[in-house]
Amino acid sequence: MAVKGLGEIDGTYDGSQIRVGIVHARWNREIIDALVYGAIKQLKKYNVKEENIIIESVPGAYELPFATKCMFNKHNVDVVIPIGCLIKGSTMHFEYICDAVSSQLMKLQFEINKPVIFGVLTCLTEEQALQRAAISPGMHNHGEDWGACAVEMVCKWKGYY
Ligand code: DLZ
Repeated sequence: MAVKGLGEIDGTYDGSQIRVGIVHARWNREIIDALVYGAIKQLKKYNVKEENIIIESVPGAYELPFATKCMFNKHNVDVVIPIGCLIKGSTMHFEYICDAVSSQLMKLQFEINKPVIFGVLTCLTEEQALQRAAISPGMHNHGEDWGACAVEMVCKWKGYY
């Protein structure tokens, strides 16, 4: 089974002038590290300079929305990629955090008037997460999509915010 990735890129985007923040959770670290690696790899492919990729961490996915807001204020970045991995357990915890984090990240874009990428995996099993981080062989790393998405959102829409 293949996991779908970003569709065909619709233009040529040059990220050489943009600043990108990555804030990642530390839960499920192996998966997070692979996703962050994929995002950075793709940002560099789109010419984002290493010194313009600012990385910070938070304990867990629940902390991502607030820290994402802080990333804009602390580092003057054009876009933030919050990266987290939520894996369903035996309680309702997963549902509450997925809902809170996704809706808060969506809202934040309109509050701060800057793009926020949705870099949070919401997986029913660890296997799903391993696949989406391309730790399982032959699978697609979603972090790469998030990196490309960040560059496109700034290059295409900056000036229209
Ligand atoms: C508590 C918790 C649990 C059970 N599962 C995850 C998870 O799968 N992924 C994740 O990023 N964080 C998890 N957390 C931690 C919460 O996101 C948060 O850090 C704590 O509840 C403290 O606010």
